[in-house]
Amino acid sequence: MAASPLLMKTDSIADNMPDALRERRYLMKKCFARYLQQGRRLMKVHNLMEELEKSIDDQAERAQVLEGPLGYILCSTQDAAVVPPHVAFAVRPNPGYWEYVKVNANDLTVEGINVTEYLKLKESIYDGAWAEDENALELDFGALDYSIPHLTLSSSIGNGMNFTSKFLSSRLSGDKEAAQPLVEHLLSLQYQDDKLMINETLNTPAKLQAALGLADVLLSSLPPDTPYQNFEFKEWGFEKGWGDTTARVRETMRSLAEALQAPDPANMEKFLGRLPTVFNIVIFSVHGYFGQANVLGLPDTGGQVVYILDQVRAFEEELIIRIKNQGLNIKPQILVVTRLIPEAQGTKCDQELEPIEGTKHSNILRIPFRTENGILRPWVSRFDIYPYLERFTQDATAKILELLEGKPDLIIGNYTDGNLVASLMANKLGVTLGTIAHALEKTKYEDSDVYWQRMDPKYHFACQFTADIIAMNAADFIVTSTYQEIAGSKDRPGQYERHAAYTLPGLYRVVSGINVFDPKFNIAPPGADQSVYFPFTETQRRFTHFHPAIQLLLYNDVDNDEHIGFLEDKEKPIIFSMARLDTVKNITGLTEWYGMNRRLRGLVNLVVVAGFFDPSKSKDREEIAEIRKMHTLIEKYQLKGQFRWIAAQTDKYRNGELYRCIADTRGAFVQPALYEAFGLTVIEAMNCGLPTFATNQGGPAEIIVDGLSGFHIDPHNGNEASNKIADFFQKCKEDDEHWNKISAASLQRIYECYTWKIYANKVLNMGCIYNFWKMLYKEQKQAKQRYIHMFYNLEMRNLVKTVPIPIPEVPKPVPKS
Ligand code: UDP
Ligand code: LCN
Repeated sequence: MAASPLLMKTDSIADNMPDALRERRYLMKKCFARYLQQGRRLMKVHNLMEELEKSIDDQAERAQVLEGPLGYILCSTQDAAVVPPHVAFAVRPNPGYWEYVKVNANDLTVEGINVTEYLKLKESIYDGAWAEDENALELDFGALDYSIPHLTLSSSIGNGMNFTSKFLSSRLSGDKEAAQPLVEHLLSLQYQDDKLMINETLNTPAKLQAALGLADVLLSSLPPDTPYQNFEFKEWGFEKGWGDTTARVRETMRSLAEALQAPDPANMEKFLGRLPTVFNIVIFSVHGYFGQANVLGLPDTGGQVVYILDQVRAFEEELIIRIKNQGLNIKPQILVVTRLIPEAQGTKCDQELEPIEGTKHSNILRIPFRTENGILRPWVSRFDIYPYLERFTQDATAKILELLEGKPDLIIGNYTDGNLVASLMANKLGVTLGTIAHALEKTKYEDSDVYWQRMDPKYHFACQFTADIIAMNAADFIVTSTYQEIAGSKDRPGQYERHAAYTLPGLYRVVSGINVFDPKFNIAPPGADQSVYFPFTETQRRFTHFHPAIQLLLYNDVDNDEHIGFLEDKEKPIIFSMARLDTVKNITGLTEWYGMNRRLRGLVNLVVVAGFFDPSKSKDREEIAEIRKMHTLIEKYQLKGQFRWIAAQTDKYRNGELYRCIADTRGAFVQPALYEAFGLTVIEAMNCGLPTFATNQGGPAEIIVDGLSGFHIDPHNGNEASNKIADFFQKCKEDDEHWNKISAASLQRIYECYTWKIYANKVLNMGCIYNFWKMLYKEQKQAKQRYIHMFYNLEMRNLVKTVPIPIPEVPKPVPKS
């Protein structure tokens, strides 16, 4: 375990390391000699610790070193570049904070180095000539952000809106003129050609404040529920948008008057959130099969689709309430824009416009991918999607402008491809841009940056990482589901944090990619549709008509297209998992843990919903490999009789009931992913009151409080994980209440933190606040946009040319008889 940083004389690693090394000089020389033994290489913390332990024979001494400052420095190291005679360390003492030092292994001298020097040393392991090229492309997005205020505390990361409101209030306070930007912002508000809130009559803070005073006097004489139309003050300079009744108009005006008099952050956030800024939203989710039925579980189609459809319903509901409260008669429109796939495999993905269920005014708009050979017909993997995106953006933009009869007020991107398209369109139209990653691929695959060349033919990571860094920098705000997504945890850097500095040797070096202290980052976790995922105890609401089908799905003894394997002892509780059959989801891992743990096999059955059984039915490379592995494991561990493998399920209502049926067996849900960005299945299961064991790698570590509202498992330690599950079921056998306690606590956790209502309110407020923020920092935004534009043109456009476009199959001539 790392020692307390209090042992150190200053916070700087470069200051502390020399003393720490000197104290154990003999041992450290031995240890550094070991580091150097294999020549140039990149070492991770476990490699460093292993060598350190091997260098110290005496156990007591080893413990002392590990608990001292040296142990602390090594434990906080993310990676170390060994370039004899030096070892350079990238140390991360706290989330978001990095320091780089170089140690000479011969004399143990320590030198603090900057990020460029560190990355160059790292590159020299993979591509020495390029590392030495003085003119290698180096990206420094931070250079354009120096005048924008940033957070400083690790604990505040992801709380950008709060910080922004504080900063806005201090920026707008002082003399009357300081509030002029707020007046300008109000003047800019309009819907189509109708001005909202104020007109040019009130073009200074002084005039506005005086008018607000007069209006308040007049309003106070009217009954609070008088509709707004009765007292329009157009000639005074006030337009529509203040409220639907006297009471609400007065409240909004008071809130502004207070902001003009002495701005405070809470009032600022409330006031900006009330402004009629957002009516029409465009949401991009380009890849995969984006549909409302028969698509879930298909390759590349998972939680992102669920998230967006639920998000749209929550947005529309919230917008309708807000617009009514603003006293306006406007229909909000939300368009989810995705790819039209002519070969739609029985889904509606070949349909251009599809209304979204559960909404009044929201639609899915599908635009085909066009190439020189015409429209691309088959599905393409998200890894191969880049050559089509620019043209797709142009086609989509034209269609969106036509359907909305103007520009949207907010554009939201999803995942790399959607974010890139969203950033291109937002830049072109000058609209506020929010991005959502769901998952950043660079973090999923270890060292995928330095090995990009090796992985590129399969994954096209050069395109993906380039698109990601462009979109992150173009975004006005970034929505994340958890803190860890941004800045990770004490020991593990966040997904965004891993984009702060990295290198793609031979291509470009990013010395400042994204800063996790940027106030654009905001945490807004999603929920699960509570009309589908509700507690198993709510018997009146349960979808009992599915019970016969679910009974067969789980328990009949035949193998067919929908399931293979059977459960001999039908009385045992079931541990259940459901995910796409991706490597990272680790369904094969769970199957293997179960296979290897006799105790667990004695206590419970295992049921998994994942992918297909026949590899020839899949076009996805990873899925095919996982299918094969599953079959091998079933044979190897003789799982028949205790294990059921069910193919991907597409009916969310039946799935909701399936979770509840598993709860009826007093079973548990297990999410064993090697890494999970958020994990919607985790909150779906918890919403149904099903005790949940989920990976400690990623979002679930934050969703679940270990031991209280569920359990964390380490996907890299299957033995420990399967024993933890077995211990739980053992305990449940001895104490019937244990299961109920965990089930109740999971529900409580959900209701407190993970609902769509909380989400929609927060994200729409972001739309309002960052719209103003963007205007306030107009010059900086423009400069950054020029930099991004150049990078897009010179780099991204070339990279997409390396991704092959499938050649359309030409129908074979019919042989003459
Ligand atoms: N899902 C499904 N059928 C399947 C597999 C998954 O309906 O065969 C759903 C699951 O209920 C959840 C989503 O797909 O709503 C998966 O989301 P999650 O965040 O767990 O993972 P992702 O697939 O997005 O990585
Ligand atoms: C993508 C993922 O990989 C999941 O972890 C998320 O839950 C899902 O998107 C929705 O954000």
